[in-house]
Parts: sequence; C-alpha cells; structure tokens
Amino acid sequence: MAASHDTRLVRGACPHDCPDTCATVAEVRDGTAVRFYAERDHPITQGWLCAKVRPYLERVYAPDRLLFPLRRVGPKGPGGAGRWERIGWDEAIGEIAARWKAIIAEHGAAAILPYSYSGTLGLLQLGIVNARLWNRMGASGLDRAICGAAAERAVEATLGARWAPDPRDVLHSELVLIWGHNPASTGPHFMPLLRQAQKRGAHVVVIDPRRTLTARSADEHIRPRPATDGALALGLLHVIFAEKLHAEAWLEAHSVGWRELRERAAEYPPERVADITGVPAEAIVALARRYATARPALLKTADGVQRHGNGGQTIRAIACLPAVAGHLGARGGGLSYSTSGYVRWDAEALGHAGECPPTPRSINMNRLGAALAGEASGPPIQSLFVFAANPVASAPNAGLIARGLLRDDLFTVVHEQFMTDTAEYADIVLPATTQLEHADLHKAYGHRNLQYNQPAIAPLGEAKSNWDVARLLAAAMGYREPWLHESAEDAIRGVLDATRAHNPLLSGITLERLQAEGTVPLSFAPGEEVPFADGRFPTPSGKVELRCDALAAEGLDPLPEYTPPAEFANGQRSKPEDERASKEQSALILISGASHHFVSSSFANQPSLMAKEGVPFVELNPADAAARGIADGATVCVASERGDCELRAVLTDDVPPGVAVAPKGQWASRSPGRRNVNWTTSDALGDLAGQSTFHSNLVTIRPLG
Ligand SMILES: Nc1nc2c(c(=O)[nH]1)N[C@H]1C(S)=C(S)[C@@H](COP(=O)(O)OP(=O)(O)OC[C@H]3O[C@@H](n4cnc5c(=O)[nH]c(N)nc54)[C@H](O)[C@@H]3O)O[C@H]1N2
Ligand SMILES: Nc1nc2c(c(=O)[nH]1)N[C@H]1C(S)=C(S)[C@@H](COP(=O)(O)OP(=O)(O)OC[C@H]3O[C@@H](n4cnc5c(=O)[nH]c(N)nc54)[C@H](O)[C@@H]3O)O[C@H]1N2
Ligand SMILES: [Mo]
Repeated sequence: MAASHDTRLVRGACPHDCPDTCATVAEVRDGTAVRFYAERDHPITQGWLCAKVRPYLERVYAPDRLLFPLRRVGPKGPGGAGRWERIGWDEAIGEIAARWKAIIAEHGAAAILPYSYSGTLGLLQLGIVNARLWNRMGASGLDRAICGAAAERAVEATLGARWAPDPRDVLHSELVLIWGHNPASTGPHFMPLLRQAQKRGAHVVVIDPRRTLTARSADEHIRPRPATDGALALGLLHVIFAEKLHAEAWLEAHSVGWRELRERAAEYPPERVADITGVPAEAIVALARRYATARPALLKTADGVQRHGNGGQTIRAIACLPAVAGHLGARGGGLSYSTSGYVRWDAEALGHAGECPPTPRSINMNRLGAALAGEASGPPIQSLFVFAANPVASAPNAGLIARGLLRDDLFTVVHEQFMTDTAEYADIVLPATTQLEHADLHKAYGHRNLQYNQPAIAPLGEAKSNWDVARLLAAAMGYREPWLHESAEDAIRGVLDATRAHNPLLSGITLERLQAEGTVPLSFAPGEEVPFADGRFPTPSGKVELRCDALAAEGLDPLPEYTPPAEFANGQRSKPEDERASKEQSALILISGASHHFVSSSFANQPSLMAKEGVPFVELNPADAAARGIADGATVCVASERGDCELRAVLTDDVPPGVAVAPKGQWASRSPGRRNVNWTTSDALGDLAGQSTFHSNLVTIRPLG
C-alpha cells in the first residue's frame, strides 16, 4: 500500500432489524470506505455477512442518498415528487421549531406525534432519540406494537423475562422445533449452527404453512392452516398430559396452574385439532411424543406466528410446551424467542421522563392511518416526525395512512437516508447518516453480545445523525436540559453506566472497553448461562405461569386458548379448502412475511438487491390459481376490504391451497399502481398488547388485463 494513503480498519455493528446484529469492519482509505466485511472472530457473525449487508457500501454511497435538507414546493404527496427545493439546516430546523411552537400554543404538544420503528436498533440513534426530546416536549407517545408486541408480552407473562439460550447451545439439542419462524431468511447466522446440530443427529421440525427456505432443509415440515397454531400447541399439550409424558415433579415445584392447563388441553384431542389445523392426528401425536421425550428439545420461534388476531394466546400456548415437557433450564432445550430481556436500558437515564411532563396519550402505531383521520381522543395530530421508519411501505392499511398524510393541515417531517414512500409525503425532508457515519451501541435480540459501532467516515453531504437532529431541535425549541445536548459518547456512556449499576450482566463492561474491543459478551456468571437453570422465574409468583393471573386481571383468559382471528370469523371461512364451490370468489389468507433480500422496506431501493428479489410477487397454489384462471407470471389484483395492489403471480406448491404469500418490503413508489401489499393488510389490533395482525388478511385474487 502506498505510504501516502491513510488506511484504517473501523469496527462497527449492523444496525438493522435482525436477530444477528453482526460485527462489521469498514476499511477506510483517505476518508472513503473502500471495503466492508464481517468481523472474523465474532462468535455469531463468524466472518460472513448476509446477502443484504455484504454490499453495504452500495447503500452508503448510493446515488439516491438524501444529502441535503429539502422543502416541499409543489403539491403534497407523490404527485409533487421532484418538486423540492434545497434549503439549509438552519432554515429547516427554524421552520420546524416555529411550526411546532405554534401547534403547541394552539393544541398542546399532544398534537405532535413522533413515529419511528426499526431502521436502526441502536441505543443512541433509536432508543435515546425516541425518548428524550419527545418527553421534554410532552408530545404524544407511540405504542410500538407493529412487530412482536404480543409475543413479547406472552413470553414475559409466562416466563417472567425475555431470556433465551445462546444460539450455539443448539449443538446440545436432540430436537429443534422451529415454529412460525424462517431463520434462513430472517436470522441467517443461526443456520450453520442448525446444520451442525443436524449433522450431530438433531431432528429438525418446522411448523409453517409455507415451505420456506428453512422448511426445505428440515427433517419434517408441518403445515397448519394459518392462525390455528394455538389449537396445535394445545393439542400437543393434550397428548403430552394424556400419555403422562409431562414433567410432573418439575411442574409441581416450578409452575403455577399446570392442572388447569391440563384441563384446558383436554378440550383439544388430536382429532379435533386435526379438524381445526389440517394437520393429521397421527402427526400431532407423533410430534408430541417426540417433543416430550427428546432430551432436550429446543423450541425456537419468532414473530410470524403472532402477527394474527389471536397471536398473543397462540404464543402463550406455545410457551407452555417447554415447561410441561421439562425442557426449561437444560442446555440445548427451552424456549428461544428473544434475548432482548437480558439488557433493558435504564429507562430514566434513557429518557429522563421523571423530569418531564407526563406523556399525554399514546397512539398505537398500527392505527396510524386511523389516528391521522381523527380516531385518537384528544387534539387532532397536527405534526408527524418520522425517523428510522417507513410507515407508508411498512405499516398496515397503508392506503389510509397515505390519505392521512395528504391532509393540508398536517405538518410532516421525515428524517431519512432515501426518498422513501413516506418521505414523498413530507413537508420537510432531512438527510440522515448511515451506520458508517455515526456512533452507536447495540445489544442483540438473537444473541448475547454487545456491539459498539465506531463512526468510520464523515457524514456524506449534509447528512446528520438522529441524535444530532434531536439536539438541534431541542436547542431551537429552547430546551436547555444538559441531557438534550450531550455528545453521542456521553449519552451512550450515561445510559450504559446507569444500567450497569443494577444489571450484573454488564459488570466490567464500560464504554472504553466496548470501544477497544468492539464485541463484548454479557457477563454471565458460571451456571447462569442457561436461562432458568435454577428453576426461578422473574414472574409475580416466581414460577412459570401456565395460568397467568396478571392477564386475568386485564380481563384476558389466564389460560392459553384457541380462538380464530376475527378477520376469519367475520370473513368467509376458516377452512379454505372446504369451499371449493365458489372458488373464484372465495378468499385466500394472505401471509406477508419477510422477503429474503430486504429488511422490511430497507434495501428495497438498492438495485442489486431489487434484481435478486425480483418484481413484487404473490405465491399461489396451482389449484387456487387454476380455479381463478391465473397463469404463472400473470399480473393479478390482490384485494381485501381495505384496498388492493398489483402483483405478479408465482404458482408453487410451496404454499398450500387457501393461502397466498406476498413478502413485505417492496416500495409502493416502485410498484405498479404505486401500491404495495400493505394496501391490503389489516390495521385491526390483535388479542394482546395492541399487536399488528398483518397475516390475518383475507384477500381475493383475480387476473388483470
Ligand atoms: N431477510 C429479512 N430478514 C429479516 C426481516 C426481513 O424483512 N427480511 N425482518 C426482520 C424483522 S423486522 C423481524 S420481526 C424478523 C421476523 O422474523 P420471522 O418471524 O422469522 O419472519 P416472518 O417471515 O415475519 O415470519 C416467519 C414465518 O411465519 C410464518 N407464518 C405466518 N403465519 C403463520 C401461522 O399462522 N402459523 C405458522 N406456524 N407460521 C406462520 C410465515 O410463513 C413465515 O415463514 O426478521 C427480521 N429479519
Ligand atoms: N405486510 C407486512 N408488513 C410488515 C410486516 C409484516 O410481517 N408484513 N412486518 C412489520 C415489522 S416486523 C416491522 S419491524 C416493521 C418495520 O417497519 P419500519 O420500522 O418502518 O422499517 P423499514 O420499512 O425498514 O423502514 C426503516 C427506514 O429507516 C431508515 N433508516 C435507517 N437507518 C436510519 C437512521 O439512522 N436514521 C434515520 N432517520 N433513518 C434511518 C431506512 O432508510 C428505512 O427507510 O414492518 C412491519 N411491516
Ligand atoms: Mo419486526
């Protein structure tokens, strides 16, 4: 290397919404990142990056990166696309603060709604920025229930905490039951470990209506009708209890309500469950026996199965299985949902809510369209500040959101890296830095390491980080609290130190150590690595709550139960293939899970990844296609009672009759008719924690043209 060049290697963290939170390295030459690759020594990243993040420099240096603040000069919305004028930061921040002050004076700060989700998962650029400015202002809160709220609540209600085994412990599993989860696409670094476990003799079962990439390589694939998994789990429990395969001594000592659960499960004999789920009774009995007798069995689930109207109770039923079969606390056994509960950032250090006015109201993000139309009690939403999210592409019932964003009296600011479907509706667009241009600290939801992200390059153009924008806005609003003005490092250090004071898993983990080492594993004491090995659970009772009185106190069923989602009960049917007669008119259940090459709508504007993912498509079973006169490759209209979109039909028996699959993530602005699958999805809330119900979506599909 020529001596005149300055080359540095800078350690970072992948910020995207994925359980793997990879350790990355940027090679920076004379201020420009020239190579981007995986940290070799990281225990989970293991030296390779996924198809999405490998070409990350294409994203950082993309020609369509937003580099300057923009003000809308044409009419609102996509019709006005291209009609922007470049303005300076001072002017942009000044205009936003002036508008907000006027709104606060007239309506109160509740009329301002910040909206963010998971464009980045960093402690600083998401967590702190989500909290401080808005708390100080007294703005409306956002109920962040778009992703896994029901499962989070169900797991916490049952086990007391979102703790999960180290992914490497799968090498000790005899059976791996992967339920409504597609890690080959959504958490790919688990797959080499799973392969290794399989080579050592582990039996892998996938439960998913679709033959996913993960299901293809499993030893067994069980395909229930969508949203019937609660009945399936209760059926497995039925067999385990009936055949006395349950861990009775353990349940006596460590659980609440196992006899009541046994009574509930008694209502779900295999024949009834077969009728509900479409899974043959023999397969249910065989799986129950296999699951209960494996030593041990790992049950790994994620968020797909709970994005239904009954998702909370479904995860409650699923979460009871490892307890009843006696797998909790065994290395290689237990429940793997999320590791995110090990570190919960100190809320007061994060948001300083104790020094702020109370949050006036909270708006469920799944109801954004309805809220913009005036559903929420209190003042109408007058201003929306969107960052690290793209609700027009990613939130349910997006047509209603798009209509709301056209309101002339709504002042919308979007802070973004790209001119997304949502940014197109903004009055002011602010350019955001990428992960290479700012500092952050990341925990992971799929493993148990912290990862520090050093800025590798200077911000491109005039891009600013979320934290820098929050500080500028705080200053312009006249808020003088020091915690609204500290440096990025001090903000991270403050929350880390405050959290360490009450969390022994952070002992010895300082900012300096994170900066020096990049990856730092949580400090599990010997004997503590396997969750719940001591038989103690941080629930109100200190035991596994198979019967959960806290849920009863909220008027919910304290025992897991199966009820079909309202979308199907009110709709045509719950058993798709029973109704062959009116096939053409009859509805299909549309599942819109993760795409392989995007993360939600992130990356869906990157040409190399768009080429790999292909045009927006919907998978249909050939029998359903034939009944509707749909040929492979045809353009079809997919419609629900909420709206429609145009997709290309892919005929495949990867999806069973009665079900269709169209991945999330495609941008509306790059789709035919400027609508994506979320024009059809439901903004009804699920049975727990205000959960989104994307997959409880009845649609009709017909050929176009
Ligand atoms: N490549 C890629 N990776 C991602 C993402 C992405 O968009 N793309 N998204 C990230 C995010 S935000 C999240 S939350 C995670 C999600 O990670 P996952 O939960 O693994 O992903 P999903 O595809 O949403 O859902 C998993 C599976 O649930 C299945 N499913 C749907 N309904 C049912 C049902 O009723 N019963 C059963 N048994 N299965 C059902 C779907 O067919 C799907 O295969 O992935 C993260 N990783
Ligand atoms: N149909 C359907 N829709 C779904 C789902 C589904 O299963 N089906 N799943 C849902 C799930 S699980 C989730 S988590 C949500 C995710 O929904 P969103 O959180 O809205 O995620 P994205 O659509 O990826 O949008 C994130 C945006 O943040 C921007 N961004 C990235 N980093 C930064 C940054 O540092 N600063 C700023 N200001 N911006 C940044 C990116 O450019 C991107 O446009 O989608 C949901 N949408
Ligand atoms: Mo998510």
